[in-house]
Amino acid sequence: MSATQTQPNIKSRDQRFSNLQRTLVLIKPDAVQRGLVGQIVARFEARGLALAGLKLLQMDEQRAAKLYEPHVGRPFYDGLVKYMTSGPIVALCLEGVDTITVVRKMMGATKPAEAEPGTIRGDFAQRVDFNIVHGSDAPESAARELPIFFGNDELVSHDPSYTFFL
Ligand code: DAT
Ligand code: MG
Repeated sequence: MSATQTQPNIKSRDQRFSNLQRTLVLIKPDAVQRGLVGQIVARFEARGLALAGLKLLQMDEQRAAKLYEPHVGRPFYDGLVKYMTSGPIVALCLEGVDTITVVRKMMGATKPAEAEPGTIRGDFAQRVDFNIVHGSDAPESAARELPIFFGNDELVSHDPSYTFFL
């Protein structure tokens, strides 16, 4: 008798997870400088999101321009690119159920003054121009943004044991 027959709650990940998504998260230069990387990653881990990719890098202007292409022409664009290229960042690919929405909620509003306490921006940020984290805002954005930071060979799909409980 197989494990799935003796333990009826054990289903494959595809059966358990109806809307499995991957999203891009960037821990921005201000957060790296302030030593917040561990706390931020810990929040995503505690929520049960799986790490599919993780790296430390410093963006050049070309990469930042690709990421922020939808914001070209905005008054804050030049400052945003300067800030995002000013120091190392940590890029994460997170995987889980409805992960794009979950991450956006965990990040909080773009303007930290509007971000609820308990969110990453609501707990760690004061300024919109130093707002700690980036997260893809829709499946199309995640699909566009992830390849800017990760090649396919740098992303790992796995089924962490704790997902049995999610
Ligand atoms: P989000 O990062 O919440 O998706 P967004 O995509 O509208 O927000 O903007 C991208 C980043 O640009 C944002 O994280 C910080 C910066 N930004 C947005 N609005 C700004 C403003 N009014 N002044 C300065 N920076 C701003
Ligand atoms: Mg955005």
